[in-house]
Formats: sequence, C-alpha cells, structure tokens
Amino acid sequence: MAQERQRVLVARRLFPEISERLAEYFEVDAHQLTEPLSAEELAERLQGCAGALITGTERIDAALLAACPQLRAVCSMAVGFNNIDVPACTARRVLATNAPGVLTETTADFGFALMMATARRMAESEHWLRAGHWKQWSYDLFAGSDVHGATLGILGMGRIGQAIAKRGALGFDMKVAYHNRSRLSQADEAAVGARYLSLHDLLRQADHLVIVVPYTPQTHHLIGANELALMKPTATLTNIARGGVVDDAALAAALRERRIAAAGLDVFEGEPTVHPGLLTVPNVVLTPHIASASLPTRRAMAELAASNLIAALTGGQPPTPLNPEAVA
Ligand code: 8YV
Repeated sequence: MAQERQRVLVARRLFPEISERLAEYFEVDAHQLTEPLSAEELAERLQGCAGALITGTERIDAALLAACPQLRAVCSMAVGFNNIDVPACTARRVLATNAPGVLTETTADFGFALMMATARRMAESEHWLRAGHWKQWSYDLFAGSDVHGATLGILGMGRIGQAIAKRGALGFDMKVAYHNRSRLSQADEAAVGARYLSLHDLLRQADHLVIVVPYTPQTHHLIGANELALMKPTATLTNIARGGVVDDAALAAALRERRIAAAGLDVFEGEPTVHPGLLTVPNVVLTPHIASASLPTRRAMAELAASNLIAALTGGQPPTPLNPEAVA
C-alpha cells in the first residue's frame, strides 16, 4: 500500500508555482483568499498538517502549537520572525525557519528610496499637485533637505543595514554612522564605510535616521518621545523594520509639532491599522509594508520558504533554520 503523503498548509495566497512545487512532495492545502486566516482558522486548517509555509503575519505561538500536535515545521518567507515563538517551537520539536538574504538588496533599495522621498518631500508635494494647488514656482516650494553629503544614521546594522550603508557611503557621499547591539569588526565597518556611535549620539548626529532593527521585547518603543527629542529639528526618520520599534503616537506628535522635519514609514504598530495622528500630518510618507515587494524578490522569499519546508519534512538540511537544535 502506498505510504500516506504528509500534509502541508500554504497559509497565504502565493505564487501558484510554489504550491505546485510542494505538491511534488506533499498533500497541499493552499489558502486562496487575500484575506488572511484568523488565529482560529489557522489552527483549524493546520489540523493534521506536518508543515506550514507562512509569512510574517501568521502568529505561531505556544497555544497554536499545542492545538496542532502533528506540526513538525513552520517555514516563513519573511526575514523578521517576531511572529514566531521560537523557544515554544523548540520545546515542541518544531523546526522554524525564516528567509534571510534573498530580500536584502530589494529592501535596502526601498529603505533608501523612502528616506529620499521623505527628505525631498515627494509624497507631500505630489498630493498637493494632484489637488490642483500648483499655480506658480516659488524658491521654497517644497524645499527639503539634502541627502548627498548628509549624515546617514543607521539603527540596526545587519544585512539590510549594511546594504543601506553602502548605498549612502558609495553612491551619495554620505557620512554613515550606526548603532547596533554589537559593533561590527573594523574590517566590516571599513567595507560599508560606517562608524559606530552610541544610540544617543546617533540620534543627535543623524540628518537621516533609518531604522532596521528586529522587533524584540528589547527594541519595543526603542524610539519614543525622549529619543525623538534628541534628534535635530531638521532630521528625518525612516522605519522599515517593524511597527512597535517606534512609538507611533510620540512620532505623530513630534511630526505635528515639527520637532523633527519628516518621517517615512513602511511599518506601523498594529498594522494594517495606522495611528490616526500619522494619517493627518503632511510631513510623513506612508507605505503599506512593501519594502521587500519586488516580484523577483517575493518569489525568491517564497522559494526559500518552500525549500526549507521540503528539506525539513523529507530528511534534508533546511537552508535557513532558526532552531536547528529542535530536530538535532
Ligand atoms: C514581508 C518583512 O513582506 O521579511 C520581512 O521580515 O517584513 C517583509 O519582507 C512581511 O513580513 C510579510 O511576510
């Protein structure tokens, strides 16, 4: 009798070829709707599943794992994994994987673009033009701040932070400074043209601050009212990391009172809901968590998650495990 195939869930609507590839190995249940599964629906759909391909938005916590005892692998196509309780996965011998590397350059491109759009007031001026306000030239019409030659402050110097640093140092002649939990080696600092500063010095010196730290209990509201108060009134803040690293209410107040010049935000506390104070100030560029959204990169992210899932459930070596000890 043929051996029963393992079941896997593809928890979000994705490229059809991902499900087709998984179907060569597994019985695949692919969620087809753009609307995500609720926590209850996710637990229900995972019944009897050995694996799940997820994104950065499905919560994998102890309660879900307890409700899905057959689960052996949870493979995310996001690099950030604050939605996965990795120790809880390890305790249940569930392998968890993320998707580092494949989105680095695309995400760095977007972070740099968002910082530039913020500094040069692109969204604000575009809305104004569309609204029919453009009647004449004026010397200070949407005059912003320069990017080239300015001090780029990078908070979080992992792969994406380093890729942004290179863009600033090599492409735009910026003075690049950074703060990170651990300092880079001298060779790595030289390679990306960045010097290390304390968080407070970084906030004081940056003309353009770009935030790229992972979201953890330690980075929750890392940037709040006190930190914003250290920034230059001419400075911009760009967040492509996670909502929750910045206190959005404090940021909205700082923008409204022009205590900093402008912000560019791709991530929000409680997204897709956006703090109402951010929706009503003009000096902020708002995008819906799309920093990794080029089609080739989204495909590469999904492919990496699928490779992890196939390896995890067929006795192979998953390329990017978060808790290899879970199955050691
Ligand atoms: C994802 C991201 O698009 O990889 C991450 O950590 O934030 C984005 O690239 C998002 O998490 C959905 O998976």
